[in-house]
Amino acid sequence: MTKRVLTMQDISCLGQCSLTVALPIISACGIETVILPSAVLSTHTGGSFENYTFHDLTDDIPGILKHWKQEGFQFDCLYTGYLGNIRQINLVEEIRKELLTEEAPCIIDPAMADFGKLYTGFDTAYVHKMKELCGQADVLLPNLTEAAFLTGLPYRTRMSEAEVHVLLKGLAALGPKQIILKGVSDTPDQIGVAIYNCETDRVSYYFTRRLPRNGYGTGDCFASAFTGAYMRGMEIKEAAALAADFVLAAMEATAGDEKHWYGVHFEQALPLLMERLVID
Ligand code: PXL
Repeated sequence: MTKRVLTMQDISCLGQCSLTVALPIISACGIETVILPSAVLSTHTGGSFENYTFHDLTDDIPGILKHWKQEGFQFDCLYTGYLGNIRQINLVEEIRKELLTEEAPCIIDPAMADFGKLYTGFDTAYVHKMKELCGQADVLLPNLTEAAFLTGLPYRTRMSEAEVHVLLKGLAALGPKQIILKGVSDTPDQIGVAIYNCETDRVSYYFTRRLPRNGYGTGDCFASAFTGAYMRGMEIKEAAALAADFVLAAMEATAGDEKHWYGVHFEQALPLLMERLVID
């Protein structure tokens, strides 16, 4: 039976991140994708975008949840990304308790920081609340910056295996079951993910070639492809490796297109994703 995923994050109308990538990518994996928009922005808040519009949708969400409950809908997975404020993190709690099937995994991308800095609009109170949500994750998907904010450990772009292990243990103390730490690297030509089982304390790695440019929206492409592959029944390590290969292919498709600095051409990598999932 087709699985139904609920994903809660913003709509950055232009910018190739959050819902505008989650919806097509998870759908391409053959998974029904229900969206709960946290806010509508004219663009994302990164890079040289300035004066973007931001329409907060928090007040609409309780009515949407009430309607779904009345209609008797439940979801096989919850995947959260960029959330506009602390009230929305509280609403995630309501969704977890009342709208998920018993086995439904919660995939939490803290989506609040990158390149050593919090995104515009977030503060330490938000980070504090996000720590609570991360503790509820079946799979937590932080990048290195988010991991540093969530643990209070220093942000480093190059780390030894021992340092990565310390960071993973710090994240595990928040309470998630499994962690995929993104952006791990100890050599200039490779970048990858560390996959950590908090119960067994086992770490495994998957690396790909590192391209010279950092792509905006690649974290959301990774999380979306991971969610789709995981819900198609792939093991966590296999789904993480496929998501990493998908992001590399999307970045390769974008290389040299300087006008497309704000996102990646993930559309061109969708065939790779679908072939590896063998959707007939
Ligand atoms: O997860 C990336 C993202 C999502 N949504 C908004 C953002 C960003 C990154 O900057 O600004 C609004």
